[in-house]
Formats: sequence, C-alpha cells, structure tokens
Amino acid sequence: MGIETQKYSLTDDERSLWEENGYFLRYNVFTKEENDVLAQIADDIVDRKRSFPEYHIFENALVRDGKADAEGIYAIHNIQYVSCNCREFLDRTRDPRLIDPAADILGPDLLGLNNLYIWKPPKIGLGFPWHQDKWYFNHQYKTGTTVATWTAIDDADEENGCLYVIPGSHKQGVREHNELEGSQQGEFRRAEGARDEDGIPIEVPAGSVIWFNSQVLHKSTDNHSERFRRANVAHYINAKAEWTRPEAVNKKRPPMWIRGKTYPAMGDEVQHDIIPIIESD
Ligand SMILES: O=C(O)CCC(=O)C(=O)O
Repeated sequence: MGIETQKYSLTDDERSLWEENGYFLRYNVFTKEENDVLAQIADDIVDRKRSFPEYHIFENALVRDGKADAEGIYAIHNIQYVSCNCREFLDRTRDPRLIDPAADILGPDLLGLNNLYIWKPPKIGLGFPWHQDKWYFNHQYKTGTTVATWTAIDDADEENGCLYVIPGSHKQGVREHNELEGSQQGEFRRAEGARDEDGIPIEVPAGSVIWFNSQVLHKSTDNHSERFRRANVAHYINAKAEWTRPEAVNKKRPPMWIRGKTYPAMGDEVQHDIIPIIESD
C-alpha cells in the first residue's frame, strides 16, 4: 500500500513528538460503541463464557495468591488471533486508525506481535513496573523500532492506574531488566535505574490511543479507584524482522500479518487469520 493512500498519517507535529519523546497520542480515535464490543468479548473470556486458551489468560496475582476476595485476571494475551467465535480483535489490530501511523514509522509491510487486553479491575488492578517492551521483544525478534499502540477502553487517570512514560528514554538504549523481589506480577521485570521522578502520567479519556516506541521506559500504577481501567495494547514490527533464535520459536505466539508483504525469514510462521482453539491447549 502506498503511503499516499494513508488516511490517518502522522502529522508533522506528531512525528516531532515521536522523535523527541518517543510517543504521541490522539483523542477520540475509537467510539464508545466500538470499544464496548471489545470490552464485552474480553469480559466474556474473563467470565469463562467464551472459551479461550488458558495459557493466554494471566491471573491477577492478588487473586491467584488468595490475597483478594475477588474474581479476576490481569491480562489476556494474543487476543487477536485465537478464535473465541469472534474476529473483532483481529479487525481492530488491522484498523487503519491504528496502523497508518505505525506504517509511517515502520514502513508499509507490517506484522503484529502480542495483542494484549489489560483488565485492571477496581481496587485490585495491579500496575506494571518500569520496563521497555523492547527488552522482551529482543529475545524473540531481530528488528529495529517496534511500535506499541495503547487504546484506552476506559478513562485512564492517576487514580485508576494510567500509563506513565519517561519522555525521551527511547534514545538511551535497552537497559538491563531485573527480577523483582516479591513482585505481584511475577513475570514482569524492572528496568535498571528507571526513576519515578522522571516519569509523567498520561491521563486520557476512553477512545484515545497512545503510540509509543517500545524502547520508551513506561510503567503503570495500581488501580486505587472504584472504576475499571482496561486497555488494548497492540504491537507492530517491520515484516523484514528475523527470529533471534529460529530454533526456539514460540509457536503459541506467532506474528500476525497486518499489511503489505511478508518475507522469507518469518513468512512460514506468520498467521493470516484467526487460529481455532485446539482442545489440548
Ligand atoms: O496498561 C498498563 O497498565 C501497562 C501496560 C504496559 O506497560 C505494557 O503493555 O507494556
């Protein structure tokens, strides 16, 4: 697809913000009705009314450890390509309102990585420590810039655990990430040397999208409010990316075709459509 056909391209100001700070945001990208459809599907997965592979559903650590008298998860991974009798998440992943700006940054041939639905319930919703998504991606993909899109399903503010970023931190390389002592979400590590005083909260109304360079240091806080704070996070890379360790490809997390051409290094593994749930999963 030629760049000239892009309806939602980056403005000059957004490109400057992207280069300088490593992120920019737009308001009113998706309507409440559009996001309600996704929220209902995710709620149904959480309530086990729609089947979904358990290995992609990550439990809320307080619930898991019996520290909260509640039902709850904290995230659903790869929600875009596992069929739960729906394809709305896959369609959203390919929505030009999300990917036109990503194509301006990454080029016309795009693959999607993990598509994450973060389900941060009132009072027990847990934050994420300072990290760079690129630290995680580097274990799997050899590629340059990786673009994250973070769509607010609910209004997000400091009280209910919005996203925080350290502007400009994408220019400082990928840091060591250390295991967290007593971490609530044990699978997350903390970026070495990231300081709270350098971070700023990004409070946004529902329907907004934040695009960020996955080298940007970011975190979120716990949900201290009586409200939900849900978000849908989709990541994009240039389709010329290669596997870091071809012998250790995670077949449960294949890259997803988004737009344009695929290339031999990953072509065989790229998924083009939703994957039916395999019972043994
Ligand atoms: O939405 C959040 O609370 C944090 C999201 C995040 O840090 C991530 O997806 O890498």
